[in-house]
Amino acid sequence: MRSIILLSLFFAFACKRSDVLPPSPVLPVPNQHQVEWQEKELFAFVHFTVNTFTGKEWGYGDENPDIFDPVYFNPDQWAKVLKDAGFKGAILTAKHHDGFCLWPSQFASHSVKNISWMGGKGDVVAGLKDACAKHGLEFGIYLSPWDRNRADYASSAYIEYYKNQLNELISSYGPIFEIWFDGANGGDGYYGGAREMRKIDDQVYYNWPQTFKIVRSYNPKTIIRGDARSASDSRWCGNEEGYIGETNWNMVTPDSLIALGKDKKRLEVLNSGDERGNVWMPAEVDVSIRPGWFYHESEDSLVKTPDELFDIYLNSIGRGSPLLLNVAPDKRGLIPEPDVQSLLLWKKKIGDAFANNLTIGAKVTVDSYRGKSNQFAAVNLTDGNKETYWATDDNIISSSIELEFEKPQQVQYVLIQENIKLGQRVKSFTIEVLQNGQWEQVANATTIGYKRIIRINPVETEKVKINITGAKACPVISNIEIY
Ligand code: FUL
Repeated sequence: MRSIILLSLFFAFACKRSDVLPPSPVLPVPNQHQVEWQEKELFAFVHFTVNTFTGKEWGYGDENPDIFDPVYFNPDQWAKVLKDAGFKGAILTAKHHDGFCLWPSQFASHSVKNISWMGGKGDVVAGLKDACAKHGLEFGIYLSPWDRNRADYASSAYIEYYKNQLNELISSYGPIFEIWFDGANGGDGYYGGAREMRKIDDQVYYNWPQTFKIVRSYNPKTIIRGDARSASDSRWCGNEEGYIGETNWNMVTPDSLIALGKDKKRLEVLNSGDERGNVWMPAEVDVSIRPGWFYHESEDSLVKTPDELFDIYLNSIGRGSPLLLNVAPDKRGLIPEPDVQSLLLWKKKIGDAFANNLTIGAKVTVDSYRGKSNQFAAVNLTDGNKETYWATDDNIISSSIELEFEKPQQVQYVLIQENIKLGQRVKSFTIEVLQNGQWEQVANATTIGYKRIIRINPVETEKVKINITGAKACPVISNIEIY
């Protein structure tokens, strides 16, 4: 009898525990495509056009297209290098501001089809798309809205042309994982010989919501990196130097950005996001491996070193934003050797730094967990399963996670991930390590988001403690790694 009572008590208890509801999402939350994109972390930008041959960064639009002559053009080499260096996709400048089209567009004469290179049969877009497919990379497109070549730029005829090109590219070279609508717009240019200054109101002229519809009609999964005022899927990070804010919210409020106009506060908001933002729009960190976006021989000695790239990695992916690192094929049509070297050594550096995850086999304890349900217990933090997570009760924000190793270990990096499907929550946290029996604070940081990697001065310790000190709602943490 006694055992029956005990058994039913046990079942009642077990049932109650599994009845605990997960935390409600904190809005806004990402859509599934944004989550998958953010999880891929590393993409390559590929800037290549007539500028590669003129030494310019912004072609004026009057370039003789015949200068485009990459005799050893080999997109297979580009894709192989990128794959070997850990990239998940590549975005090509199908057309930059100079207006030269790297594919044989039926709507343009200023394109690869009318030059001597490959007898007018060359197609850079197809070349890279096929090479990406071969090497298991996704393919994306940059199509400059600004066109300094076209006589009709700034009139409605150009918008027609631009949309035709967009349709043509997506239908012929899709599926596209990401499309890049650049913010650089209007200014002086060749414009079919007019050689003048043309200014447009980009918000009105391009009618972004309508342009975005074209992209979505082909593939709702395509990530639109566009103007943050126009409900894109991803925003510019506010600089081209390779860092996102130490505080990095994935949300913004497009209306507040419109209100800011050209105020420099806009760049700060793009860089840090907005804790109270009403749209999920993660930043993407775009930066070049060289000072310029295009290849210039004079910059051969200025390729970023593996160490510099590693800092960029920590300041982008390590702050929860995908990194879009630019490589620039040279005049031969190959990614230059110094760049290849640097990329591969960088990949190795990342691999070495994050080789031995000390949380595997470590004892993990928390001061509380949601409804005392196993579904939200500490073990979920280190189980290597991104779908499981630790969470606290709704009224508990301040909370601690302690990790204990079997023996003292050298610690330099602490990696933490929120389950962003339930919204970004954590506003502040600290990290402590046990030193001579005393807890010593080694980091005091703000947001976590999809991923946060904190680098500390290497220290030997057997225990690490993470204290969540501020959050929008109960913390929901899916993963902790220590290296
Ligand atoms: C900028 C452009 O003006 C640069 O040339 C480059 O393409 C960069 C990625 O975006 O706005």
